[in-house]
Amino acid sequence: AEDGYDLWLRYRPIAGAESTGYRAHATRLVAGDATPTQAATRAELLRGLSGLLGTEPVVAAGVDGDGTLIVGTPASSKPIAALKLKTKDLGREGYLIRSVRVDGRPATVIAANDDIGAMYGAFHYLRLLQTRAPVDALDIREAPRTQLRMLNHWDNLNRHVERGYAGESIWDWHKLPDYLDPRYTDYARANASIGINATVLNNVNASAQQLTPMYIAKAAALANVFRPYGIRVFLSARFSAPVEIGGLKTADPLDPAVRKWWADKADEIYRAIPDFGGFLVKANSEGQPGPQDYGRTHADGANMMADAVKPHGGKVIWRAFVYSHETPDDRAKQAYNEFVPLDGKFRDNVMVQVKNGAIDFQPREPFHPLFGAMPKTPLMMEFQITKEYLGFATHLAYLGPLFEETLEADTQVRGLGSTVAKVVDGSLHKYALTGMAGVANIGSDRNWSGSHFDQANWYVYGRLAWNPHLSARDIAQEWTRMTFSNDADVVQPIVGMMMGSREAVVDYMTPLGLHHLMGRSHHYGPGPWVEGGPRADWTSVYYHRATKDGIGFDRTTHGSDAVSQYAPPVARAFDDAAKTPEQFLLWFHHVPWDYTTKSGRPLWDELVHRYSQGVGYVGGMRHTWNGLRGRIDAERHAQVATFLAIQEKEAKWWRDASIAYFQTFSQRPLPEGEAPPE
Ligand code: GCW
Repeated sequence: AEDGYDLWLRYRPIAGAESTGYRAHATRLVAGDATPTQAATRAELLRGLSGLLGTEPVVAAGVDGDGTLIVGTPASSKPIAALKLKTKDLGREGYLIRSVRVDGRPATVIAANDDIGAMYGAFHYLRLLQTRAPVDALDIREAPRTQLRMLNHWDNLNRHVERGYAGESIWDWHKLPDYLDPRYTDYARANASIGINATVLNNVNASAQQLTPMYIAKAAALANVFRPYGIRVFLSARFSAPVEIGGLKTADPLDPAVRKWWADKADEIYRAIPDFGGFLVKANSEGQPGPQDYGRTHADGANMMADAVKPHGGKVIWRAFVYSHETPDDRAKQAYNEFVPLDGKFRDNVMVQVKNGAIDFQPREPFHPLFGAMPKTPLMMEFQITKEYLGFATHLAYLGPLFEETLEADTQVRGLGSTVAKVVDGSLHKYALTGMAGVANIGSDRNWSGSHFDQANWYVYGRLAWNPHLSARDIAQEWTRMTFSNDADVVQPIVGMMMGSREAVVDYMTPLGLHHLMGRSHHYGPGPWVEGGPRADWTSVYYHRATKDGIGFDRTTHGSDAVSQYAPPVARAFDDAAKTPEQFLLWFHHVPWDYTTKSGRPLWDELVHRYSQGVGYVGGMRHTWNGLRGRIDAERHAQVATFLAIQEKEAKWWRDASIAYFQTFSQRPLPEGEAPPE
């Protein structure tokens, strides 16, 4: 059955004659199996090629026929050593794929400096076949642009996944470490296929139990499964663990007993997991413990843990998603205010992980002002793959354009072209460490991600972590071809749907720079009216500030002055409503209801127009998808069709509820031609 379990690694047969053409390139396979990574690479190629070509290639020791695929490193493979290829600049994880001749016979070589590079190359080669790319004259060189390409699981020990919409956690803690669900291996294969090389197993709202011997053993068992696939395990660490599981009276990072506790804990973990990646820490944010509980700084806390893992080559990833207990004048400013003064004060094995925007994974946010503002501290990007604020698993929203928009945003801190991508890949500030994190959307659902299209968000995240300069559209094409079909009349409409889908969500939820208007705490469905409760920034009225005079959050120099956290040219543009891109208008400005927008429509009319446009787009997706019936297996087609129906119903809910609510302020009629709420 087509239940989506295979993800994009479907390896279904290439039809007829075409398959014969491809088969000629890979009838024989020269690939070692001397190490676990080599064995896994060879197994993947045999599996993939058998599936795609309908016949299993012959495993050979050398090139003794036409159409040989040669895979390995100069050290592990004599035929590769003999080719004397230039691989130095590929690093440990890079690879080349080239069409060559060996003793006059046509062959294809996948070569790397290390086994893991060869594995990445093998997945790339399979992708070429899966997407029906030409393979006659290959000359590909690839190396990742970032070092750490990581998933963050927000998985709790009781298997609940915070903000997870794909069932319970795939980590079956109860049966670990002895029972290793085959799913763990498939997880590793999927991640390796897109270059993900690190995973944080547990929620940043961490349980201290995760660091007890019993759970360290369980994490070690998972690390053993992932290791051949080049994936390192990290753990989220609860800052107060020395008190909770260590019996200490304090977790003060400057207290010698606390420092010793963490150093001993690190030693213990490294005994079980020799290549343990390190700790991810959420501190002094949303009620989590942290160094500020003891009057210390984030740097004090991060450095203490960094010292503990340093002897083992470990890292500490410290999250910048912090905000204080007191009601802020503008929550958007807090991370910048707390972290910029700490630039240069972190150990060299600390990275600071920054969400793409300053509020919280909204359907659209301007890029976080920290990007470009900490030249001496390696900043990691944190994207959210799981769609906490974008309709969970039932709303179709391809996040490629969201990720791309952030990465392409120009911080201008070193003049034009100082994009966020260049901050993240380290080229702008010459960071020694680089990386990207994605909050996983993975769970125990058969299709892993809660919906078929949400698999694309895992996929595009991985591809962009590998190379933040890739195009979201190209990646959507790739994924669609691997996941659904290579027929142009299927690929094109699906890619079309995907590319506009996130903008549609922005339109029907939070158009024109509005943000954080979702239902309280669950964040599903409209709640622009949410007010009251424990803190102002956990309401909606705090963010939209609608009155009878207008709407929007004034973050200009006359308002909260958040604009001044950006480089001067960017700040000047955001400070001026006329120069602010309209998609951020109400993020930065409070404007009157009759403010003239770029379309010529008054703001109120434009707002209503956007809501309707979002709903209309979903209707269009349903139409397109219905037209694909019979072109996609019935099982997946039916589920997507049903989810799109849910999405359309709920897009209308968003539109109608939002318009009705904001109309109580604007006191204006619906513009002519707009359908009244149903
Ligand atoms: O977006 C908020 C989520 C919390 C999450 C927090 C964070 C893990 O609503 O569920 O907690 O962000 O990123 O720390």
